[in-house]
Amino acid sequence: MAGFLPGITVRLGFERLHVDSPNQPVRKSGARWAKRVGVLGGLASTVLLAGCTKEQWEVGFFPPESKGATSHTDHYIALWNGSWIALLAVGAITWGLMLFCIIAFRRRKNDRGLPVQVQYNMPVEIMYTVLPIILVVGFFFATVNTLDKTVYDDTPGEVKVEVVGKQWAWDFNYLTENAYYGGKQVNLDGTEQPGIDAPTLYLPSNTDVEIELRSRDVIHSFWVPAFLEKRDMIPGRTEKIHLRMDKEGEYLGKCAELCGEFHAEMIFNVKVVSLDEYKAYTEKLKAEGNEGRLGPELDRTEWYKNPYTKEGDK
Ligand SMILES: [Cu+2]
Repeated sequence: MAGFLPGITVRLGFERLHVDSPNQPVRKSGARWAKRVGVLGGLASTVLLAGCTKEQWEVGFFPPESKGATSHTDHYIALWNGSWIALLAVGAITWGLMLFCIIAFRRRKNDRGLPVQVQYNMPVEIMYTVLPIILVVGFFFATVNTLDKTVYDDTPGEVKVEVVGKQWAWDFNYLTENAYYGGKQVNLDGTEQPGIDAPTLYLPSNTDVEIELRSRDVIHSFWVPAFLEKRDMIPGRTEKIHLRMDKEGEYLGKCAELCGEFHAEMIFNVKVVSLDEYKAYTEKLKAEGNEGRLGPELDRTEWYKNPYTKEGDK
């Protein structure tokens, strides 16, 4: 580094060095170390990356079960992977140019003084004006396109399910079937399997589903990592996710917004089953007396309906 500071005398440790004197000996040890670190880093990353499976690569290191899980996940994965490929290409060009410059314009044995000073290489200037514009425009349209198919998906649901967050569990209202499940808080003591006695949300596969999200008290967040989607649940507001489960299976969900003391226990399971099994489940709920809806009458606070009145005011 010292070589880049022309004519400046700096104190390095105990020795005084006058940098950039024409015949200054080159310090080799730094370069040797850089090489060793480079080789070690290369080996380590090769070993690490070789340990990754094909499935992990395909989903861009998202949860492998997310592939084809819902009608949205493949769009998210395509945007994610496409962005990484574009950015790694930019990286390769940038690192390549840097490496080229470092090697081609390195200081040679008989060099004296400063190198020839040049500026304004037209092709290079044009490249790094045009490439970023193409990238920004490309990312913009890819993002809008993905949002249209996911977040702004408004396919009417054949089945409507209302998920209500509450400190610290979940209520599931199967609106179309007029049945409900009232969730209880999980007691995590460090020994249980995650989600083993957690509330379970049933969803039918290959059916257009509308999930309505509400909160009874504070801000929660509905998150099923495998669905690659997370949505805040804000008191007084209803959020919606329109999607279709393309694959039957079991998933884990959790609240993703720090919502109080037992936030960590606000977990749930998701079971995606066939439409017949789903109907059978909701019939069973009704047979057990869970007919109807656990509605807003159970909400804990009034404040968001009248934000200018404090709780307890008459
Ligand atoms: Cu929460």
